[in-house]
Amino acid sequence: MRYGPIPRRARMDDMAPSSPVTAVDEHLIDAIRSLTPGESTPPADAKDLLALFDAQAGSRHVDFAARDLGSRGLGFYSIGSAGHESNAAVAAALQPTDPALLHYRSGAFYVRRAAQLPGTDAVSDMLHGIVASVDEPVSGGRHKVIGHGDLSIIPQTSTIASHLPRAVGLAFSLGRANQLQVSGEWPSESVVVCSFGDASANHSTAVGAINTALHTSVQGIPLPLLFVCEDNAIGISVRTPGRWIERTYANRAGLKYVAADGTDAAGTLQAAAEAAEWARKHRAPVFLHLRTVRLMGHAGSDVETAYRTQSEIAADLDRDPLLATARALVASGSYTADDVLERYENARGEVAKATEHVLASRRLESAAEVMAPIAQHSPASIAQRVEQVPATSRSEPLTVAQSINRALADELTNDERVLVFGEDVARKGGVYGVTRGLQKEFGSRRVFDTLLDEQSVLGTALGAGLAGLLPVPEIQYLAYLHNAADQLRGEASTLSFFSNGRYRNPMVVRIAGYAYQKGLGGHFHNDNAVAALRDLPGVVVASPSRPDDAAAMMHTCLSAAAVDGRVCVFLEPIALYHTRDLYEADDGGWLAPYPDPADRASHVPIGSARTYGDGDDLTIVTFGNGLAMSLRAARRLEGHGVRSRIVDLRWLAPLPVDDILDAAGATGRVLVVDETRRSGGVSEPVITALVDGGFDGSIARVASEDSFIPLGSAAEHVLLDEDEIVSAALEVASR
Ligand SMILES: Cc1ncc(C[n+]2csc(CCOP(=O)(O)OP(=O)(O)O)c2C)c(N)n1
Ligand SMILES: [Mg+2]
Repeated sequence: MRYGPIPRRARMDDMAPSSPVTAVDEHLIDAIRSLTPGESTPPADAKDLLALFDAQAGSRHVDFAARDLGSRGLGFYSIGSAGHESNAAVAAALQPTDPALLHYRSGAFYVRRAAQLPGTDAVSDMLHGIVASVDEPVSGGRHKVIGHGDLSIIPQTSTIASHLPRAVGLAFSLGRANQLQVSGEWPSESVVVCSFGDASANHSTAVGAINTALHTSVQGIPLPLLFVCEDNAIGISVRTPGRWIERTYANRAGLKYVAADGTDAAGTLQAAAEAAEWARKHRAPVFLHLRTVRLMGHAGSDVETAYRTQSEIAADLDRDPLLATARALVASGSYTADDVLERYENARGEVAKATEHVLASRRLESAAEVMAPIAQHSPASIAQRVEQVPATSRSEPLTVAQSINRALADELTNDERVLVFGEDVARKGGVYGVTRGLQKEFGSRRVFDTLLDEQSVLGTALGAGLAGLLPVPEIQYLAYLHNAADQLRGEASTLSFFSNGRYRNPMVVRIAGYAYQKGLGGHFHNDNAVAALRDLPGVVVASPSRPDDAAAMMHTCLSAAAVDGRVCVFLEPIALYHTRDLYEADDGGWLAPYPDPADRASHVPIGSARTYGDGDDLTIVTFGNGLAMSLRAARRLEGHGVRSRIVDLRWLAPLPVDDILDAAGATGRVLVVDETRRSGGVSEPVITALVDGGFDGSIARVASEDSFIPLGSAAEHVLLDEDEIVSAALEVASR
């Protein structure tokens, strides 16, 4: 095919003449047409350049189509890749099996990688994403992501940099799984690639993740990770200071730095290949600084002229990476400008054809269909796996801390995939000794200290789960979860949703929490804020109170992680870790023998409560420290002639709703005893469950104040205590 004047307006008749799409499209066509052939030696293999150009053109036309679909109300996502298509060179430098966690401008990377796997149709995939069709290959219409199970692209949404801790964790875990001879999804020589923008590079998550990679790598631990910073010198409307990325990352200890400019196609191919090869060979982190431009603004809704001058915007058109590749192709002498234009127009035609097909595809049709991948639950298989965990022989009564320690030891023995890690967990055995002795027994590959960064602790778990391991990370105190909560909220809990179950990150996150440290430590060691954990669809929140439940529930959680890929949070009550007595000194009332997992009767299914007593006057619903306080209060209530039964929730998510309703119905009067805050605490959903379940008896609650916990005896003023429980119970019982 040969081109005469191109009827551009006709092609883009739905776009205003001055629309960003038209400007980019026309400039590129004009510039390619005026390229003059060279007879020089090809600057790179012409075949590689051609593959690069085809990927870039496919991605570019998908971006055009996204704008068009958006303007017609048929597409729902318009952040594009235009100007960043040089990232196709990164895909070309890697194997299609190298796990990739990508920036949202990675359309060309995606098309280039898909070209390495026959049978994939990258253009249709991306269009399916834009229109939220169920045929989108990884999210199934739940989000516009860049991802594909067969292409080892783990889908990301758009919380900038939040994927970097996982990428570091995955690079670490590939090596660790290899050392432990645990086989996973990816070949042992894989390199992980993660990309992000220049503004994103400033996010504490990115800074922390890069720091963790270096901190790990300088210790000689394998960490084959390619960081790609796609530097278009701007983040939405805010400019990045001149040479900031280079000045920040070109000279970091332990970080190999490679620079490339997307306006030099051959140079970019070469730099990407060098960077990828280095990471693969040295099993160490590399930083590829890829200079790009951003064409057509930040997203479809962005009016770029509000913060950039027309001449700045126009100048970027000359730096279009498609033009750069076209220039190299024509300079090679193997292709003419018309050849290149023909390929560009073919891509347009392909996208147009695919768009029609995609528009006819199905969308998600019900809440059940949307939610199907959120919480896989196989209770029978979970119970079966628990039964297989061998119990070591000691049978003396244990504390909560000892019981968790023993459960972890048995899990480490039972399943070679289990890893235990966190701040101070290994040599010291944790602040409270819960993991004491485990490193000695199972070695430093299975039980290890992390650096001091909760985002990295959770990122390691996120990557480990993907690599086929079963991580048990520890967060030292509940208060310290909160600065890393996005790793649970935005990453762990969403992965199966955004990948339609294709990827999962099984884990059991142990968190020492709750108050009642007798005034010690103040707020940060007495945190009782659980709301941020309870509203995560699919995340299991275990809250064991007694030693026997703690062990059994640890086995349940690890089994749910192993069998169903569940994300479990295991909230451990610090004040009860070493408690031995319940009613009086030396009664040993808070000790319990270790439950043998092989005994089916000891299994604690997810969402099942435990009830103490069978009094008919009052039902107390509680958990955590509240259980010990309520058991003591119940004894005092007997002195007043009030006979109660106490429900220990054991699971804060999902709540044991049936058990709550059964126990409430048995007495007709309920007191919820909630050691967490009155607002956003646990009593709110318990009472809601009673109301929703049709309970029509009396309901009351006692809870801690909406306060932070102060130091010393002042803590007692804001925390719920036994006297309050007794008086509230007497009041409810008298109704
Ligand atoms: C944690 C977070 N904060 C804010 C945003 C909103 N946001 C989306 S993209 C963006 C700018 C990112 O710029 P850069 O990293 O340079 O990538 P570019 O879009 O330029 O490729 C911002 C602030 C976000 N997605 N995530
Ligand atoms: Mg940017």
